[in-house]
Amino acid sequence: MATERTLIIVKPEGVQRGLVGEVLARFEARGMKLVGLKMMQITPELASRHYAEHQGKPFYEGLVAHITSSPVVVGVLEGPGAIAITRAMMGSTRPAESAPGTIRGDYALSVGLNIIHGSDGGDAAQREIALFFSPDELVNYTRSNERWLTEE
Ligand code: D4T
Repeated sequence: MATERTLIIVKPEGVQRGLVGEVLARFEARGMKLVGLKMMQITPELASRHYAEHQGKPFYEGLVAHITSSPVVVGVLEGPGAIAITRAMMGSTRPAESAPGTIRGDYALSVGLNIIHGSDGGDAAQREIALFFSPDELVNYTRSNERWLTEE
């Protein structure tokens, strides 16, 4: 499985509810490597670029208003198949379909308050990582336990 990088955002409700540690701990425990992490307040301009694909949808205005309403934590996770694994760990967008054991299935009841964003494909990951992180904010390093976590 190819090594990938993906962007996650612990959304305002995740920060406000004190779930940043819980969310990051899940990815760390899974074996994913954090290669970028910061807390920030998303501006309306950045939100409109991040959510460009949703422009014109009925929930768009609320989406931008919400993501800019309070600080978020953004991170870049690296690992084999990181994009699909992160999406699986997040759980379904629709609350009733978010399986228990997933982040949304364990912590969220509403689609607009679903705790976490994760890139939904390779193109999105590249675009979103570049949107939120400058190259010098991402780090390359080897963990001492790497050989017990990944096969290549
Ligand atoms: P993100 O993009 O945040 O990882 O979420 P998903 O990939 O799981 O879901 P999405 O792109 O369809 O929706 C983006 C974002 O909009 C919110 N949303 C979505 C909403 O508030 N109302 C809605 O009806 C939908 C479909 C939740 C996630």
